Amino acid sequence: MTGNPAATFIQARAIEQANARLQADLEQDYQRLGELLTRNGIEIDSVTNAVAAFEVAIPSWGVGTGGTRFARFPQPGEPRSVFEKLEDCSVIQRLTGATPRVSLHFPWDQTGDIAGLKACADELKLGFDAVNSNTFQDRPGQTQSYKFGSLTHTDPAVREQAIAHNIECIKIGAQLGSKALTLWIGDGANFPGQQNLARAYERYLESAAKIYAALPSDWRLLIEHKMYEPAFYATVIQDWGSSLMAAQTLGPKAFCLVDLGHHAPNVNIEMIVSRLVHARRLGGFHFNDSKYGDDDLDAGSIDPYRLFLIFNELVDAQWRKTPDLALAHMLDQSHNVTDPVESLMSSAIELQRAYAQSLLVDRRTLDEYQQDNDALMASHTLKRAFTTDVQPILAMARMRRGAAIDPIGTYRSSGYRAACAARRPANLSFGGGIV
Ligand SMILES: [Mn+2]
Repeated sequence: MTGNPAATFIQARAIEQANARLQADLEQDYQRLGELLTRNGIEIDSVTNAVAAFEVAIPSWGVGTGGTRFARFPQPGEPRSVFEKLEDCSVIQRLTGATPRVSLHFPWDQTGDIAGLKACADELKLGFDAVNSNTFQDRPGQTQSYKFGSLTHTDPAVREQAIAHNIECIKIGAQLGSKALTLWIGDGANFPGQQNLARAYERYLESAAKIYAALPSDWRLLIEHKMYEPAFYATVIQDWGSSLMAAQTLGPKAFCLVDLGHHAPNVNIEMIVSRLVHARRLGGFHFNDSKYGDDDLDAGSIDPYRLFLIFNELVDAQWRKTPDLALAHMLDQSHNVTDPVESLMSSAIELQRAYAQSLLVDRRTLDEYQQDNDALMASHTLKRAFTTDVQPILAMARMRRGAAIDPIGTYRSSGYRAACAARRPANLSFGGGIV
């Protein structure tokens, strides 16, 4: 274990006490909303049960004050190791009840004690989601440099090093109980002509096939596309088309991962989701939000309607009984103006909100309006669900799971951050990330 005194954790009793002060008001609000939904033919507990079952993974890199492209401003009590990151993740899970797994990133989370890490997670009642590899930066002492690419590099020695790192990530993940590898590469070009676009993609497929071949039988490969950055002219896996072709080429264990911030502004992401569902290749999400060209803001903080429309596609796919829809939901955000524990809780709740609102869509009526080409009423049917205040459903789902009715208020009154500051002296070398 990590040697952390139990007193620094948020105790179940503290959550119960905070909930006791809020429960009566919640029960009233929940009953009122239940009556309203009943008039629309919806049984509120069915929505609450679905929300309570919703899960999203916390990225280990998310609990540090992340880097932006320019600087980081460390805050007191930042985790200094992967063990301390797990502690913060467990706090998020205790308060929200929605984040039972952590998505690790190597080498940022490197430890010589994988068995100890597993034991620590078990003790904190956390599991592990997809493992993330990193071939977009060099680590000290590494033989080959990724300056000009990794899996698509012109030099086979660099490609082999990047492949070996990914296979190492699979081995570590297998020891921890992960079932997926998320593959994102920064490979690309900054100048027209710098890279042969066709050959770079062919080299990607060749390298990725070697990683795919190392997957255990019950694992999945999640291919993450990104329009630009760090390459500013052309990225090898730039868009969902490149990602889908790669998944289809590699085999049935390869799926596409959609990071909401990895598209041009105004791109219709819910349409991409729909197409990937159709192709049976949607594997999961990195949730965040952005206004311009970043992929770093808290989920739902800029455009909650877009988030709703994405969940609307997922719920629609369930409603249409799309087979084999098993999605890895993960957060992926990084900025430096809030306490990351609070931001991650807020994002997890925004996902639940979008999910709950999507469950309120009257799909039979919507289908009728669509069949009749009644654009206005079809649009209003979505808006009616989106504008319903589902807060009592989210809070009730948390309370029934033993989590906090008011996670951020309970967190702030717990003094957790101050306790961390006292026992975690600043470590300026902590790696953050933009992935
Ligand atoms: Mn991502």
